[in-house]
Amino acid sequence: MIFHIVSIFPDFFDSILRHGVLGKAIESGLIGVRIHNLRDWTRDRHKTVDDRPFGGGEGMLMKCEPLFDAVESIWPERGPGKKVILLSAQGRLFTQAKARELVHLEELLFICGRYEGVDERVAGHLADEELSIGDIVLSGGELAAALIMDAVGRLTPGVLGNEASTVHESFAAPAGSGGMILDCPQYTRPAEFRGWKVPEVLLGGNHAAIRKWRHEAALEKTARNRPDLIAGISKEVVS
Ligand code: 9D3
Repeated sequence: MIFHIVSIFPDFFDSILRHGVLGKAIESGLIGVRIHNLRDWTRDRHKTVDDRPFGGGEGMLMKCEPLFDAVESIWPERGPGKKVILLSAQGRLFTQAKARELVHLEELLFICGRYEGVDERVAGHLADEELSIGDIVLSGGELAAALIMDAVGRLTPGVLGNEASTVHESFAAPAGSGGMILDCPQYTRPAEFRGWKVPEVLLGGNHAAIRKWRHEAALEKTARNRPDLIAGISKEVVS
């Protein structure tokens, strides 16, 4: 997978790309990342990327010309293995299902919006998809691009040592459930910390009892923290 990022803050990505799973994947060549400075495609001496909205209103919008020039020079040819994604608060919701869909592509190009938004012709005629990372107001698309690269990057074959670990986790729905359940609570040493004891069952070797406790604890935690997820779980898994 090769990720391209078009941004007016190319330096933003320096540290996140050097650390953790993504950093290792880049080092080993499993993932490529190319950061592009949008201002490289401006033609005026002020390197203007924004302008005032038609019809009036607060703030500035990102202009079409530098964004179209950037994408068309990075990718002179578009194809089915390449997708341009506009990151904006008005996009469709990015989910784990979308991450699993995007990982099959060869290259992704993220357009990071800034200011009050982006001229709508970018969503309509340049981007293949417009994505949001949730009902949170960010100040631009850079954090969203980093989040999506992390989610898609770690699904890329070979990136995690253990391929199986990408399926047995929160948001990888149990088979046939039609819903999702959070990870169960977990503990490590010491068995007692400041008077708080690790559940007794986990200290013994009764693996059937441990499995049962984990399932119930996961359901309880899901109900408490994410009641919206419980609504999507079928009877067979809950009981
Ligand atoms: C007048 C309302 N505007 C500011 C409160 C709307 C607005 C404009 C620009 C809100 C956010 C942004 C910048 N956000 C993004 O570029 C963005 C984003 C987000 O804000 N939330 C979730 N996902 C994303 S992806 C890109």
